[in-house]
Amino acid sequence: MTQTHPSSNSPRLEILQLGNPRLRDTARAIASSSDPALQALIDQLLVTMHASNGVGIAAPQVGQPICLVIVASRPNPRYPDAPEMEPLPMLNPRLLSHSDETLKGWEGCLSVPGIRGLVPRYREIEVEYGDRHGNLRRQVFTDFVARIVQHEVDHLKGLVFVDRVETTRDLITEQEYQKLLS
Ligand code: K3U
Ligand code: ZN
Repeated sequence: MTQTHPSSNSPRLEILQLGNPRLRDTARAIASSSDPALQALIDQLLVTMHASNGVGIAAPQVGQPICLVIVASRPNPRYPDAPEMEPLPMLNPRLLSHSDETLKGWEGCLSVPGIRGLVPRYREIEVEYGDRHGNLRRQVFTDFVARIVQHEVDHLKGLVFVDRVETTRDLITEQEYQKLLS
């Protein structure tokens, strides 16, 4: 059988929705990247993210309170210049530094369906993280990719984008968001 993705044999997981108290827990650090259960979870997160059309996902969103996120930017109507990247699993991501400059941009969340928010984020960040094999990496991210990373790292602290808007007037429905794009 032709597979659309190397990990498409893994099951799609249920995504916790806003209001579920487990979405508000603080995630714990990952001790070992060689744990087969961790590798299986990474594959399941990839399947779940792709099936949900997301550009990122964090383990706490599927009820796994560990410091694991995936970032997978691609160009889209709101961010047409966003880079297309191979999905990047990040273990124990840690913000090392950030620009003074912040930018407001529209975000959505698989845990908050039907709502978009205008969220201020640092334009540039430097992050230390482990790749899926446990190799320590340091990388600078900018613009939309930096936004996704900050959104996903927030999930590890039990934070959701609705906590980050400057005013609740910066929250809109998906239907109103679609009007902004046309
Ligand atoms: O907002 C979404 C989107 C999808 C494709 C292109 C552009 C935006 C879907 S929600 C999404 O992908 C979240 C994933 C989450 F919730 F699991 F973390 C990531 C995200 C989207 C937009 C800005 C920042 C983060
Ligand atoms: Zn989210």
